Amino acid sequence: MFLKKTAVAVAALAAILGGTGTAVAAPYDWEMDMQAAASPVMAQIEDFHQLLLIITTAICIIVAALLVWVMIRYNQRSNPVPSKTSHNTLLEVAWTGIPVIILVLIAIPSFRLLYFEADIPKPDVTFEAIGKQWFWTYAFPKDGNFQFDSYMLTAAQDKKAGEPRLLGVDNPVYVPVNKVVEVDTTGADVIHSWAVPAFGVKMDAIPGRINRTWFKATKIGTYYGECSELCGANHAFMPIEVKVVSEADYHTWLKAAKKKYAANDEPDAVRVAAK
Ligand SMILES: [Cu+2]
Repeated sequence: MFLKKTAVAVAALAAILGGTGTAVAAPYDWEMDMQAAASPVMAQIEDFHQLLLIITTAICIIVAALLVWVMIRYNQRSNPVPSKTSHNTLLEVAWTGIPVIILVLIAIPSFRLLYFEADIPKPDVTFEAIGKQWFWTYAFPKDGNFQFDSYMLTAAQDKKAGEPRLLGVDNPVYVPVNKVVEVDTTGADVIHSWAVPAFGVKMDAIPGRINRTWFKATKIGTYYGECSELCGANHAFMPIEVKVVSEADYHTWLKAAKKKYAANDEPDAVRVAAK
């Protein structure tokens, strides 16, 4: 059973990492680590994570070794007459100074990464992700000025469409590959959060304000995410599906989408009630 599950996980991982052109960034069985990076921001988050792993592992090993040494060398049997020393200036300076140096070493790449995420390059494409209880509305105010709703598929529809359960949507959002995409998020009712792990994006969608973030998808394929701010009863059922396509395919989609969603001018409440 375990072996079979491992084999499935390895196959899923191979499908994600493999250069087949259709990267699918979705959770898989026995997933242990973060989803493979598909944007410069996520690649840097992964690098930073590796750095932290090295530092925390080293600290764990050093502290454990010290404990073992103290237990063996200074137990009552091997050290019957304990030292009365209560101060050691060099030691005290060291155990204050070394953690400070470690924290500064972590802070430098951390701030660099924060600024890299926050400083949005000049976008090639901009869309709005509007969180609603409980679906997403996407608007393309610059590329054609249209908007559409994106609802989760039912489990049966997922199966039929070959989508991962609870992650497929009826109307995915399309973006071109290797282009800077700016995402402007807002909430129409309560706070939601637009998050796609493979892009390293998680931005709160707050009513009354617009939060901006960005990504540059580096691989063509389908990417999944979920609302990541508890927003009510159906919070778990408002997934995000992003199709990263070639520039030509993006323009083909834009043309079709403009026509398909042209009638979306009625008030939202009407459409919600009709579903
Ligand atoms: Cu939510």
